[in-house]
Amino acid sequence: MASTFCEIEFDELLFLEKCGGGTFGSVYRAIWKPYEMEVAVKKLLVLDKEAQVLSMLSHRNIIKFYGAVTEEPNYCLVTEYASNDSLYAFLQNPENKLDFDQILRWGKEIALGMNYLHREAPIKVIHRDLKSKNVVISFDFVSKICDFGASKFVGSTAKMSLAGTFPWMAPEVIQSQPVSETCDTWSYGVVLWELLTHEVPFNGIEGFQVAWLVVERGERLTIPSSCPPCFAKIMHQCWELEPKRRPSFRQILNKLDVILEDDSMHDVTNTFLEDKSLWQ
Ligand code: 7Z0
Repeated sequence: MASTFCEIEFDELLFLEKCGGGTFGSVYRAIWKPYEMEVAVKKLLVLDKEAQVLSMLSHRNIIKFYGAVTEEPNYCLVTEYASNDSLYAFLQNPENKLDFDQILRWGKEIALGMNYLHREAPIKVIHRDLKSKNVVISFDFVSKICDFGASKFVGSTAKMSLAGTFPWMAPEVIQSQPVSETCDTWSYGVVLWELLTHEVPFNGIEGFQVAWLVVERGERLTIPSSCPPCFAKIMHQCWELEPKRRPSFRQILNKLDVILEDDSMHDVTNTFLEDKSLWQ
């Protein structure tokens, strides 16, 4: 098959620091010199054929692919660089406050990107590792899903620790059982919980302990009792044990639109967010 993506020469890239201080695996901020463009570059040990297919994906809410370096042993994937860091890092900074509008905007954008990957893209992509660390924020505060091809690139030069992602993983993913699209729905519910609470999921609990709590004890993240019921309901539905009972992203988008159209929800949600000291 002819190459569908732009072949980039290794020498065209000027490597700068690691993204997120290394929390993003082997992804670097870099300059694509001929275009004087800031880019993100992921170094790989092997370049899978999957790259041909993934290079065709294009949506406002998934990271934009520019091309690949195919000179062994310097395999790299080059994408747009989102200058406002990951959603996880954004939420870590207590100075960053989110209001109803921003939560719904990012909530919808992430669901739109996931709906594209599941339903609209030329190939169906199940992410399997959706989490706030894999959502990056562009210079103009648009959220973009990253690493959706990562499960297909086993040869990344830095394996992310599995334990670190348990808080976002559906029980069937934790147990390495066959998965369907709705394993991403579960993870989305956790991201929505992060947007609403500004908290780290299962904070302070060791990874394998989290896995045990979720799988063996059927535990779920605590939703503050004062959380608006319409949001609480979506999260509960995302965390159904039976994958088929979890909503698709199209259904989630419809639910978010209903919330958006309800004028009273604006104030109800902002009051909930402002009163965090009461439910924390
Ligand atoms: C904190 O990290 C970041 C960051 C990371 N802050 N701002 C950022 N902006 C961009 C990135 C990135 C990235 C990236 C990526 F998400 C990358 F450099 C290469 C690949 C991917 N994702 S992928 O492996 O799923 C992918 C493969 C192909 Br082929 C096409 C698109 C995406």
